[in-house]
Amino acid sequence: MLAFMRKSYLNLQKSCNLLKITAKTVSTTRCLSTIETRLNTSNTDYRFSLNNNSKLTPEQQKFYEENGYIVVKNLVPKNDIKRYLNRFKDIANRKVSTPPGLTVQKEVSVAKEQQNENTVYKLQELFCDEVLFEYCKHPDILNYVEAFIGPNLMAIHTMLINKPPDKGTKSSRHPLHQDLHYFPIRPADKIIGAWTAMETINRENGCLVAIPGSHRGQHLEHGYPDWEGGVNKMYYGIKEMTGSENRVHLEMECGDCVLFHPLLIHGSGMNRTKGYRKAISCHFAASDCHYIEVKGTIQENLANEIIDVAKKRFGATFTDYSLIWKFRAQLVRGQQINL
Ligand SMILES: O=C(O)CCC(=O)C(=O)O
Repeated sequence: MLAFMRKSYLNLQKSCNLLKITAKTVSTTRCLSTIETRLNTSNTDYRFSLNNNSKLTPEQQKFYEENGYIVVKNLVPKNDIKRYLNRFKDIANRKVSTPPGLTVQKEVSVAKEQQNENTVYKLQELFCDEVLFEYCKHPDILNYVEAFIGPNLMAIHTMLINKPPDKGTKSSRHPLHQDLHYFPIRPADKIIGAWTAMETINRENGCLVAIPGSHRGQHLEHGYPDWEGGVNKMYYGIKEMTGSENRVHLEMECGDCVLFHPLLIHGSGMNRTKGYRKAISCHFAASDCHYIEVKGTIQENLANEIIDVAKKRFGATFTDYSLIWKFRAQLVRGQQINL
């Protein structure tokens, strides 16, 4: 409805200009200003979305405001997904040389095995690969992202996740967490994740699980969960979860994309199938966000761990946490301001 009103308003304004109707035409002016006030009031009522490009339907905008996520069905065309999938296979199976800077991670349990599409569980720094980075520049995704956080967009964190079949340890689960815990970037409301299913993803192969409305809460303390079967490196979880929260399972088809706020509490379930569950994701931040110092905050432990890994990989240049994120951040639309 708002999108329709905005369009009508713009058309009305255009018609007035064409007909050379000026502000002296009292009734038209009154009508325009009423619509304008209504539009402005509606937008300022919303804290988590701008919708300046009218991409969101009123239902989508309201749903995101209340729940902290929306699922857009069929957002990424199947052909594009197929291209990303083939590229993943070529890189993982070493059919092509690994693009410099791309992080290829194997599961700890298969660390000594040969690298192939069944031992690689994650690619990161997708901006180092032309094909995979297309996902982060995909106009259909960016139009939605812009509707939430504005026109100047940096891709700050990029991953392709190849969740392996669980070996009975339940370690294929991803504990409930808030992505903001990883980012030394604020404000949180100007960050959004776009996670896209590369195949049918359901409760059987470990779909995302989220707690609707949790984006309205605080950034909570995280740590490694005390799971009997172990937990993957860097898979931090929220320390105090009661287990009685209202959880939703986001079952999705290939090409469906969930856009979510970085404070939304989410994780993913165990992969009970024999297949490898694939998803591609990118977090975006408005380029007028700023870096924060994480020393002395609840983010410090995780930051130190990430700094250690970066130091081993790239040498002593990454002594400061925000430098790692400066290295990762890539402009994908509009102008680069702070980040
Ligand atoms: O893909 C998954 O299984 C979980 C991804 C996730 O929660 C994350 O990367 O923040």
